[in-house]
Amino acid sequence: MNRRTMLATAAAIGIGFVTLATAASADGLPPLEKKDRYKVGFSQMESNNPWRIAETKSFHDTAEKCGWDLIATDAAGSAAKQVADVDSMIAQGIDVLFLPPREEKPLIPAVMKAKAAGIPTFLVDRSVDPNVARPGEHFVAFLGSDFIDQGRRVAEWTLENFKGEKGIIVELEGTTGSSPANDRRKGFDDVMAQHDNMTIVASQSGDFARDLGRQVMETLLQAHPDVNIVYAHNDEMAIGAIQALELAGRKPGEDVLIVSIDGTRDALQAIIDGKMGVTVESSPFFGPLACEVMQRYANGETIEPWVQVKDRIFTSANAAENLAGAY
Ligand code: GYE
Repeated sequence: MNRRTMLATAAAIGIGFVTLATAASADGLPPLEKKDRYKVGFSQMESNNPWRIAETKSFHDTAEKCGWDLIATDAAGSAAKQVADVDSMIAQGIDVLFLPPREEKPLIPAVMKAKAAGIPTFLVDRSVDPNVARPGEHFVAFLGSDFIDQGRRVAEWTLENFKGEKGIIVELEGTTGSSPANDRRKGFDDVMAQHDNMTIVASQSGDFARDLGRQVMETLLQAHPDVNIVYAHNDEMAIGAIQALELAGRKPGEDVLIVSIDGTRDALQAIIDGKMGVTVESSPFFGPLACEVMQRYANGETIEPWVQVKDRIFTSANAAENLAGAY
């Protein structure tokens, strides 16, 4: 029986294994053996947008190079299914787990169970509630962007480039209770609150989805026909908003400024077409970074709690040259 199986068995039958875990790892995190091949779990939350599909593909593309036997699941937009998917991966004996938690709180049990089973977990692209589960303690590290900064950068670009006098802003929020929705809202709203000529008249979730973004925009447009800025927490909702505005006879890019986050192919094309002003990058290509961080961990390195991804910004100045590499 190897260490991990021993820990998993100890967890399953409820015996105290804390001393076992601390014996090999000063911080209590499950260690990762050095091996040629690893059984790796990647628990995707949904596959209804190009960002998620690009991320899953990035893990598949990395698998062979990194010696992974990859088990990838798709929770189809359900946090409960994502928890169940992680349970099933634990039962299948994965060595390591990469988890993008759909929402901050409902995925905490998955993080805790993986730790109890002796499986080192890396959160990718989204995080969990830091008051309950922490890097270096319950999971190894969070790999991802600074979402507050993304929101702040969108707000700053908007302030510099908005041509009107008074900004009437509609905000399309991401998935309720997800870390990027919480933080992208905070980053943007805090900057706008310092400017009297900017008012956020409505803020509603479109669940990071194009079609819901379009529907929410249609409704909000009825209540706020004078909107002249739309801030979407991701490109898919921004594209949905553009569709709703055009259907209502508005001219995105001329009478409404559209600003957003991600850097998808459709968003870069909308910038080239003059319909969208800016998108701050949030890269989905986590496979190579996941491989590198996992190998460092297996080498016994202490991983920084937040492996931060640096984001570019796409505007009419560079959208065309970045189109070929977009997803
Ligand atoms: O912006 C969005 C996706 O968690 C950073 O989730 C990610 C976000 C990304 O569905 O498009």
